Amino acid sequence: MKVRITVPASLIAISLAVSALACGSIKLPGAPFTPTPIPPTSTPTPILPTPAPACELKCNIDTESYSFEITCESGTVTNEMSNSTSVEYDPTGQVSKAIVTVDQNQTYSSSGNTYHLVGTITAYLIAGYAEYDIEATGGVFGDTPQTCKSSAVGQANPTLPPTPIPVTSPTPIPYVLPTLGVGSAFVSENDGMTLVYVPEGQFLMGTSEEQKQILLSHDVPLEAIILEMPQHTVELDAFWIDKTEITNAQFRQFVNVTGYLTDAEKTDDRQVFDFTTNNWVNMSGVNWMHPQGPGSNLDGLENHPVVVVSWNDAFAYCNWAGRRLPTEAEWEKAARGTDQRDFPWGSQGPEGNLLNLADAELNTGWSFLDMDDGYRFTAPVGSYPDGASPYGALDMAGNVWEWVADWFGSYGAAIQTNPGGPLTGLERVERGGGWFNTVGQARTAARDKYNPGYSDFNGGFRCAMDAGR
Ligand SMILES: [Ca+2]
Ligand SMILES: [Ca+2]
Repeated sequence: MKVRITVPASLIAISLAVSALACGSIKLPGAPFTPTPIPPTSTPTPILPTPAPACELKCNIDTESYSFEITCESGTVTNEMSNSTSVEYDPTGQVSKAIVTVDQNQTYSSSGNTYHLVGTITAYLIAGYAEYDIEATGGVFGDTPQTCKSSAVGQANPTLPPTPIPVTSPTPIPYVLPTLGVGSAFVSENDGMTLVYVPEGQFLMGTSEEQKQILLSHDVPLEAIILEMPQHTVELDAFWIDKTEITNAQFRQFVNVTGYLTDAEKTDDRQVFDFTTNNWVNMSGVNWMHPQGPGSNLDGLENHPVVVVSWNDAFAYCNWAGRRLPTEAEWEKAARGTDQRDFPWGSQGPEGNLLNLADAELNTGWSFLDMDDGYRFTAPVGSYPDGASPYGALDMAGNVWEWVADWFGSYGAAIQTNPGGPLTGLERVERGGGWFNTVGQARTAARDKYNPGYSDFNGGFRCAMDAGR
């Protein structure tokens, strides 16, 4: 921008002299002197960061007046008369304010007169804008200085838009409702159990005629297979099921909090298997804390499944934990998914990395001696991740049998929706086989049944709950 400052004609004589001195290139009539500019005392102008405008002070004369002409542009400040500059920056590094002060005194003599010129420019530069406050003074030394002032506010360089001060606002964190599906899981606050999600939908429950023939060829007893037939369609709502069997540590917490007494402690009429004689024997003092008799304990078995727990005991625990026993249909779907697989991991035969059953470690007459799963009795829950079900449930085959909610009953052929078993009965269902059993009992469709007060060292449980709670 330019600012033109006009001086009255009465000052022409002075202004001519001043202008000639200032410009250094105008020969004034009758002016006998050679101007001797005083060497500038200013220091070199510091270079301001772009887009700081440059301001330049010039002089112009005509027959009527003289003027100071100030031109400011964006770019570096090149005014040679500057002797001080200060620059302030905003937090982003942009120039927020620059103050350029030009103050030059020139004194010279002509015809006995002494002339004094003072030029001052102060420019306030705010980002891309420039705010000019200009003062130029000319006068005769000893006289009252003639002062012209001008001020302007504007954009230093019209081609440069003002730099907006960026406003940083927090990036909004979108809240997305979780979508539940296969692989979803959560941890119960009551007992620390991880639960896995089983989506709603149909599956085929039980054993088909074709599967029956295959099982018979693998020496699975017909009387066991019959219990699993007919295969039928079941429609289930979504539900959660414990990822593992309930552990000794979890059951101990339940007992400590509630003072609960298990059926075995109340009746003291359990049996254990004597591996020396290969017979079941009655024994006093068998309970969940001493699963193989008074001489046994739970040292080092905190993360093993609790055993010697009846259906009643399992029901009480799940109720305390804010959950419930899974229905038999829920248990089977959680174990085998929707493709009728024989085992949780698929339909291939058992391997030592897939489940804990009667193997070479147990070394009984019915053990699968070609397999070593690493444990003679129970294994810590979740020891066989390769044997996980389609929904991530572990040990659905082997380790310990698991109580389910239903009374035992025969299957029907009709489609069923959220079946809960017979309304009454004498025996409750157990599923999945245990460390004491063969592979035939570890199948996803296999069933067994006992009275609700029965318990032994081969049986435990896990809990479930409705989805959406
Ligand atoms: Ca084993
Ligand atoms: Ca199991």
